[in-house]
Amino acid sequence: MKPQDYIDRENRYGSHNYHPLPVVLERGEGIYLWDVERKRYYDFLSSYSAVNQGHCHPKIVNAMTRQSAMLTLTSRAFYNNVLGEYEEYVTKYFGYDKVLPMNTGAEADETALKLARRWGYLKKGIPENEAIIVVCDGNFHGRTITIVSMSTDPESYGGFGPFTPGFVKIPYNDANALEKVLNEQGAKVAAFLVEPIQGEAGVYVPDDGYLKRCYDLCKKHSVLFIADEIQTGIARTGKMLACEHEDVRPDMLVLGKAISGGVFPVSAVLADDDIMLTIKPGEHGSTFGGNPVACRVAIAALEIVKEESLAENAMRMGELFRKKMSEVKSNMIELIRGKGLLNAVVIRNKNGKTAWDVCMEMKEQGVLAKPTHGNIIRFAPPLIIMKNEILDAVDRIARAFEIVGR
Ligand code: IF1
Repeated sequence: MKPQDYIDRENRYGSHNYHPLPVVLERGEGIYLWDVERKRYYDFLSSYSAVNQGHCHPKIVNAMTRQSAMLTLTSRAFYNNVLGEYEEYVTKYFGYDKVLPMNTGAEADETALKLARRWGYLKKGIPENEAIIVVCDGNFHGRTITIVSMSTDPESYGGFGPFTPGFVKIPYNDANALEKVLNEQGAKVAAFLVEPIQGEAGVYVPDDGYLKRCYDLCKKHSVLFIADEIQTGIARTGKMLACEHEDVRPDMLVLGKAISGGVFPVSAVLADDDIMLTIKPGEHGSTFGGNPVACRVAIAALEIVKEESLAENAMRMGELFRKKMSEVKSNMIELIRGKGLLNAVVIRNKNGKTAWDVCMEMKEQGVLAKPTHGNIIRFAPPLIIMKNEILDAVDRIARAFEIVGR
């Protein structure tokens, strides 16, 4: 089969809810991907920051293989010998009393919303069904109906109404806007849900001090500060959690993606007992949430982050990447922004050429990345990338800009 045959088959039998770059991959190892014609690429998307540890990390694959041959799923109707080990490991790893294990990021965010509302009613005394949760313009927290009810992106919520009520949207990176809404409606606000860096919005890094100021406002008004670190967490921004750049400890921490190294769907909500125990037995759950394979995979993936000092490497390699990208001579590059190895380049169209054309040429040069919101290219390689690989990849990216920008 030729690559186009694979693409045609997906078009014929699969839903059309994505518009992938026309490359057909069949193997991944570390920072590299190979297509069906054995061409090798640098992966500069990392499956949206799920593959921080590198593709098919042997330690994670072995953990999955071993557990898969022993016991894959018990549901939560019964106990098993693995879940408690994972719960103890991950809660001590991040410093919280408890974890509620789920599978996808959206499920974890939905779980955090339910915990926040339940805490608001039981602990803060908000009148039943009147809890407000404050979110930011440009947010991305997943694709469920309630989550897109919080969205300000018509591509996310358009045509999916009616929407879940109880959300107030404020501008991102504007602590005064949060202060205003808490002064006016704080008594009914259960939580503030925020991404420490907005990924989908195009790696929108807020001003220094923004998160800390919002956290302090939440404390002042007895509002839970919920950090969605599904994309920014697990060392991606140069710290284990992006909130650490501002010494903020979220009341609820939402994780996904790289908590499993991209090997298996694993997500989690971490919180202390005062919040977590507001949900009683039988009031929330998931068939696969916390399954033995997910637990073993997540323990392995988290061990690697520390063993291989991925946060420190992400900090250093991110600085090198932004420095070398700033030396690329192209009038299609409007600006470069990011933290650690979560970076993006804002593209200025030229002679009808767009970010998509740059990504298509980068593919020819052996680097895979994809635009978001039309004119922004996200660059997020696995956190194991080394200096010579950054330098080679940037040379290839520069060549793509030179060719497209002619
Ligand atoms: C897609 C990007 C989108 C997330 C944050 C929750 C979730 C995500 C901060 C939900 C998921 C993925 C989803 C995927 C593309 C990618 C993405 F921001 F990373 F680029 F869409 F905005 N919170 N992000 O980033 O996690 O349910 O997907 O496990 O939907 O196209 P999920």
